[in-house]
Amino acid sequence: MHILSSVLTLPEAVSTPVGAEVYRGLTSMPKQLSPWLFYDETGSRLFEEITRLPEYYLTRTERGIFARYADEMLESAGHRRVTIIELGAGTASKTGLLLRAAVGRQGAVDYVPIDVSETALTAAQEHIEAGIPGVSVAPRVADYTKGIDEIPTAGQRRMVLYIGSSIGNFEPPDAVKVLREVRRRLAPGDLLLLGVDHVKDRRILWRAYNDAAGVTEAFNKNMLVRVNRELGAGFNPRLFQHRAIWNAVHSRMEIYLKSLIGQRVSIPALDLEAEFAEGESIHTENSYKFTAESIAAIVERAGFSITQSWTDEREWFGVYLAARL
Ligand code: AVJ
Repeated sequence: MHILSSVLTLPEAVSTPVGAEVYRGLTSMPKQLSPWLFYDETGSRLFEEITRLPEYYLTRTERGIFARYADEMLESAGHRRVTIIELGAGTASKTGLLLRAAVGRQGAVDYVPIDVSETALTAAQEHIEAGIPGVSVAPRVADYTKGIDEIPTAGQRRMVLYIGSSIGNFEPPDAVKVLREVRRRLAPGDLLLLGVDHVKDRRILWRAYNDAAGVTEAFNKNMLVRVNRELGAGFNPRLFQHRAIWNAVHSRMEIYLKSLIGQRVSIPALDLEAEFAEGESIHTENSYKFTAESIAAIVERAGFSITQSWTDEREWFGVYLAARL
């Protein structure tokens, strides 16, 4: 009886978020692992490094748009004061520009950064409170949309920031679902400020995910390092190759880890042996790129209406303001 139950019982690690995701992903065909697995401490640090790479134009282009148009973005919120809520805030490095504009306009502003990483939120709180008087920071550790619940706004209008093209990780139908979840937690007239990367010359896109210094490669492979550490797996990151390719049909960059040889990798905590054929890949990320039309379709299917948008001179990145219907 004891033997039977131990045979039938799944290992405990399968019911942890990381264990469940790795089990699901490596027993799927084709193999895949979700991009949220990138963001352990090392991965978050590597992502910060990516945002400063010469090839990774996204962060600095979006920051440039905020630098130029933050006042206009706040003006569009109308006469009512706003509370600013940020989904997946991380270290909130671009948000300061909007917070300054809000303080300039309404004297003070409540800022609620939401993120799964407590470390990132603490850093965000410290540098914002030290650098921008008038901002009250009330961070929430939560899986983004859930954190919007029960934010007291005392009659203020909520402005939800979802920037950095984070929404680009979702398949379009899932992106609609995420925005519907946001909508469900808002009142009519509340606002969504969405930052998304635009479709552009494929060579520019390719370089942004295949940087010369190899930081994106390290970021991608760190997922294996994390699985080794947290589940005792035996991945040798050097036996996998970073691949990032443009898929024009789906309008997305696709990121993979491709096995250089036929190999079997054990993941003891999951009681799992993952078999790789030579050249077989794990799909680790999609990064969708949008046009004004494709993002409007998603936002509108989620029950928002775009009222204004801003872009840079090259139209490489777009910031869209939408009102909850
Ligand atoms: C954080 C999802 C916006 O898709 O550009 C950067 C993540 N992956 N380099 C992106 C990422 C590889 C990034 N997002």
